[in-house]
Amino acid sequence: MKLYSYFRSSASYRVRIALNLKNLSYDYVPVHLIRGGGEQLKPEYRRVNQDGIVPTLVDDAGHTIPQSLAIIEYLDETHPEPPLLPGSAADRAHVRSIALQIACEIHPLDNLRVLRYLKHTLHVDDAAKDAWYRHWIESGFATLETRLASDPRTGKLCFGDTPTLADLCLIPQIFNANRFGIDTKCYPTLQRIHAHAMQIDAFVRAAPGVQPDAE
Ligand SMILES: N[C@@H](CCC(=O)N[C@@H](CS)C(=O)NCC(=O)O)C(=O)O
Repeated sequence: MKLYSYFRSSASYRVRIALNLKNLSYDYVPVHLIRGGGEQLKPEYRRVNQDGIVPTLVDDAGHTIPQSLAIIEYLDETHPEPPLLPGSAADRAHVRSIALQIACEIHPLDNLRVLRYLKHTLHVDDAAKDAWYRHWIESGFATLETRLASDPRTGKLCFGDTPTLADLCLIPQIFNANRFGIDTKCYPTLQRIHAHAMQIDAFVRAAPGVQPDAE
């Protein structure tokens, strides 16, 4: 399998964790999101992913799959152990809804192309752009903290004590928050889950700092 990835891309980070948990080896194909205006926008990569975003998985059978959550569910269906979604429909909906709260309500608002549009098209200054970035993480994390702190299904991780799709989305989003100096002390449940996840080898090996293209 081939994974088109960028070390700091949190959507790629989600997939790297899934591949590691399932013990699947893959070739890492780096796509530099900044250099030369962004390799993701070049025709060579657009042939693989028309949206010009990472990650993209190309599996051994030649299937090309964009979108991290679609990739993770595909891997979960084709390599069921260990499962990344719980056994009951209600619990699966719960885990997916946490994942989507991060992947749809927080992450896209702070995507590179959105930040570039704010800066270069709307001419928002750096302070306002940073405030925008923090706002969507902080407001999203506040909701998530309340939700996870009050749900009896929350364990050492988002759902019980074993990794699920929800943790695969949360941990990379916390990495982004830390990178931008957002104080995660206000979200003790998220912080506790992060500390536990970072003791799990699959999460450690997926971290941005240890990828082949890390800078
Ligand atoms: N919904 C997509 C989001 C992918 C995405 O936003 N990728 C970012 C990096 S985390 C990207 O490639 N950005 C490039 C750009 O904005 O130009 C997924 O889950 O795969």
